[in-house]
Amino acid sequence: MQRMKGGHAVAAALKTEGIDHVFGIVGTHDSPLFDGVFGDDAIRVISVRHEQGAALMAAGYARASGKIAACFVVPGPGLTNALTGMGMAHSESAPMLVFGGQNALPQLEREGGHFHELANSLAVAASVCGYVTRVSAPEDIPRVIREAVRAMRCKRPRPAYIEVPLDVQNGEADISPLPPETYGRPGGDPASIARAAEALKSAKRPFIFAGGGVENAEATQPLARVAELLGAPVVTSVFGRGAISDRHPLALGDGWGRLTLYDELLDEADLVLVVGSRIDVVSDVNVGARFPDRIVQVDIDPLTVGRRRPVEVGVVGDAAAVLTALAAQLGGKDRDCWFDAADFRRRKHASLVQRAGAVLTLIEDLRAALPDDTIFVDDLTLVGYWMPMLMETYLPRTLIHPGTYGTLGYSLPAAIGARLACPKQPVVSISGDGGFLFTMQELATARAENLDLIALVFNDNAFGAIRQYQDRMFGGRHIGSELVNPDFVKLGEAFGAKSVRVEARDIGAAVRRAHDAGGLWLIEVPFAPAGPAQMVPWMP
Ligand SMILES: Cc1ncc(C[n+]2csc(CCOP(=O)(O)OP(=O)(O)O)c2C)c(N)n1
Ligand SMILES: [Mg+2]
Repeated sequence: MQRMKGGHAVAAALKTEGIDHVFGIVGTHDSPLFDGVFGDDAIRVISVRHEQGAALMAAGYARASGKIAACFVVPGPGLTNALTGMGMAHSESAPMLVFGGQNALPQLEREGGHFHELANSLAVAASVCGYVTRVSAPEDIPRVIREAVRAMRCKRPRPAYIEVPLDVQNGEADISPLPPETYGRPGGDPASIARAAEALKSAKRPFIFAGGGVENAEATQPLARVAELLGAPVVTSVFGRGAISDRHPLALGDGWGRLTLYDELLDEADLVLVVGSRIDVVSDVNVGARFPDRIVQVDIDPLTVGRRRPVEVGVVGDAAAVLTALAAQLGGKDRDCWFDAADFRRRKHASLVQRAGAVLTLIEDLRAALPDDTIFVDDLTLVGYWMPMLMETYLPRTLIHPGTYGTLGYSLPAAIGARLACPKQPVVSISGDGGFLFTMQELATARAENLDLIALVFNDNAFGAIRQYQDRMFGGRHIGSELVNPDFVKLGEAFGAKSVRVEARDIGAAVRRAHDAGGLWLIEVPFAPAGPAQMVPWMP
């Protein structure tokens, strides 16, 4: 038991939970939270330039590492600014712990014109969180933080919002820290696992559909093992690109883009094992709608199992635990794969050469220029849309594609978060000219933190994907999609980034040079993929 202020109790509980990064912006309403971590070597405070950046950094941090970061924001605009990043994290099952300041408890909900007043702030946060609460006494802080972390560690990971009113942040109390807890995820009901194993054994032509939940559960090894035992090829969702290495003989890449090639697999297969995927709308259009009738689904989220399609067997549990148990029950030796995966990959590549031409060359040049463990963070830009399909991916958590919430400006702050989480891995942010201007002020944060980071900006002086959409759907009536841009090289230089403009054909050499030199880089690439061959994969 120790006498301390609420702000210091938050810092102490963060350390108990192993949380060592805080992203945020100071104001009167969260200053005691910041004061709690003042001078504390165990917690790195990243002072950002907009709260959206803080939440996106925490999202990128979690996606790259699985670790939880905290955000400190003021109420009202601080919270609403952060919501976009929290919405992204919610849609991509990434955890983060957002602490919002608040007016003192007696000043709440009165519409009294209090500073940063926002009616129903908890309801506002609830739509993008898995756990939301307001703390009403300092002594409750350790318990509330424990509950929030338990929710994201034991269930599908989601952001949590904990509101701490000023009188609670400043109030002193005798506070007992909680002992550290080892969080367990449900291992799956043994009877369901046994039925799943029987179903899998009975299948003659099974395949696996793997989503982001595989990486979240650190389940890439048991996934590969089950695939080998079944002789089952593995297709991934966009978010599951790191679930299996593209060097694995059974890996078929992601099923995005309605490549007719996948139809052969889908038509012949007699069972699909779906792991860690909600089969979102894009996955469903591309492959899910043609899944065989026999489906075995494994997911940590009970609401996800059977949601899109009826399942023969559903197992609610941690993907690593369930796949490990399945591998033990499948036992024996590896089955030969019923599908010619190597030939499929050759034909897929040839078809992508036809379909994605210049973008494919560019992405292959990037791949060849950088080490296998490079983390690529996409934005909603033409090159970014193609990344999950065209970028060979060898390690989990190295291809971070924005979640279905789909905000422009995701990439740069998420890449900063990824680099902070994984300081030994090269990190490359991929933006368009439009998206980059949504969050480019975070270059100042990257500079202040002395981060090694390469920001690629593909410039077509347009919201190019939407301009193509207008070409396609509105007969070329371009409205709002052509942009007048700043000089990106001067912009980067103004932020202290080493800044260059290079042609697309020189991108490999440019990123190699930047990687070897280190530091913060902005590389502008004039690039305007045009015409149906370069259409974004989801375009009608
Ligand atoms: C917050 C937000 N507003 C609007 C959109 C709609 N939108 C999707 S892609 C896009 C164009 C992006 O332009 P740019 O970043 O330059 O990439 P490009 O398509 O030109 O490669 C827009 C406006 C969005 N996704 N998010
Ligand atoms: Mg553009």
